[in-house]
Amino acid sequence: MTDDDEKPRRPTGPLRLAASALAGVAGGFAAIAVAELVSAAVRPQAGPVVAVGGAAIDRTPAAVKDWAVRNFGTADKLVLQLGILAVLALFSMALGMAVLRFRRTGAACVLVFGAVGALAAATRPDTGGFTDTLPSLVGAGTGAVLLYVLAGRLQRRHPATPATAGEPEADWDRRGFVVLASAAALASTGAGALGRSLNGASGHGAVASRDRLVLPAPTSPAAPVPRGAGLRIPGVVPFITPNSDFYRVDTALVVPKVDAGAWRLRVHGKGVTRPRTLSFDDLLRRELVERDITLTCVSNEVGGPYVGNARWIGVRLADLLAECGVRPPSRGGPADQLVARSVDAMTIGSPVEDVMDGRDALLAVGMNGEPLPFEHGFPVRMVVPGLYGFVSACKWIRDIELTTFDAYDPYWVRRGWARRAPVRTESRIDTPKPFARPKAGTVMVAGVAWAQHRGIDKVEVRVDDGPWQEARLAAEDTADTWRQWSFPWGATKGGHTLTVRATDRTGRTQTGKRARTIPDGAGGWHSVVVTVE
Ligand SMILES: Nc1nc2c(c(=O)[nH]1)N[C@H]1C(S)=C(S)[C@@H](COP(=O)(O)O)O[C@H]1N2
Ligand SMILES: [Mo]
Repeated sequence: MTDDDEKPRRPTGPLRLAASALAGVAGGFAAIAVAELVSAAVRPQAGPVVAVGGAAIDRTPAAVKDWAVRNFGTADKLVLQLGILAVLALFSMALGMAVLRFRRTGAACVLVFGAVGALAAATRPDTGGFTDTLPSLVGAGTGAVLLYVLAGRLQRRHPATPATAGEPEADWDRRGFVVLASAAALASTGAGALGRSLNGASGHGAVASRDRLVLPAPTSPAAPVPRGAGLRIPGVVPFITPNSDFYRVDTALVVPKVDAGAWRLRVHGKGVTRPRTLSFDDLLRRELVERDITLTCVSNEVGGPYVGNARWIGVRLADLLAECGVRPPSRGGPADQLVARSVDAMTIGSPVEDVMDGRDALLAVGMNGEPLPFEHGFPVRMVVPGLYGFVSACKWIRDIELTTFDAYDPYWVRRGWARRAPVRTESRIDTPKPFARPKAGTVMVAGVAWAQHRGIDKVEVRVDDGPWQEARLAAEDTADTWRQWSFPWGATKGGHTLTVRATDRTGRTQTGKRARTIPDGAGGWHSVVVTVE
């Protein structure tokens, strides 16, 4: 359909073509900006970029997601959203150029993008329902109208106005276009910025509930970290990872802000003879324990950074489950899988046997002396020593269902990861860094090793193809924490490869067999190449 036939056809000047592309971008920008503003009135998760991004994350093949986590780390989310915006910008330009010929149809196409955003928002697993479609719909409507109006300024005048004062006047309303486009860009910027700041300030009830929170002293405090557990060797990570440096891996494009006062945890399912719903105060009234536990992500490559050690405060999950009537399979319980659900609809499945075998599986409320940071699961998350995060560490938890591994596959399992995933014994060289150029003489090689809930008994270092030599182990905090190690190396000039391996308390030594992170964790030895000068 040609809305506005140009008779006779004249070639489109480059300026008019550029202006039309600009009109498209202005329409797209207005749509996104208005959507952002409307999402502040609905909920931040309802915005089209977040909704489409979330849908993309859920549909991304495990290998690609794992690649993204490994290469962009926590910035993977930013990269994804910038990618979506870049794609939108390209389509907007194309639509802008299309309105030169197809004014109504081109502008109406903006609505198709709105529909995609609305559909994504309405079908997110944590969707707020119909209202979640409003940001996309209102935004797209605004963008479509703007594009249509801007296209009007690009229309050819019939006949072309004669040139005045020697300057050939354009055959379209340049001045009108510039004024309108600038005004729209300004208004969009204002709407977008307002929406952003309102979204940023959203959840103030949750923020206030966290600010107000004073965690009771634990009835079972952790023993002080033994002296010497943290080597003060430059380049080696601190023994306790500060919250601000703690790795973050999750699928949430907008960090959920949950008001502790309104938070509830439901415990139900197979073999739960006394189902319960607990409030945050119910949790705080229970016995609180404090434990040092090292958390690891299954996407951590050999030598990678997705491992951190914190001092957690929480309630013992096994006690709570027992009160609800849950028995582990070894004592005849019918459920072998505990599925934790979060407010953002993540599902994480852990073996009931592991959670109830006496280890310090926690419903954690505190991390390193403060309430959980929002990024790490405020108000409550799970932490289970010895299991990778994707099978244990549900953040923003709201529901615990007892079921079986046969009956239910949680989020990551549906995407190709293992049903059961105990943490592999691992070791990492923190110093020297790869391609460092240390001076000949004694060079301190040092790092960390972990085999949560088994403990580290030995770390060995190999120089080039030489023999394995035992490293010095730093003091052990607990079997649930990582352990630092050091090895004074008599470095000789030239290029060298340093390799490390650990042995856990079950006597198993890390093998050099490489394994990818999918499905149950990377395997192989970490090595670092240096040039001694
Ligand atoms: N709600 C929710 N909980 C989650 C995840 C998630 O995507 N959503 N990711 C899990 C994974 S894969 C890991 S490794 C840990 C990471 O916890 P952290 O971000 O506090 O380090 O959280 C786990 N809990
Ligand atoms: Mo993870």
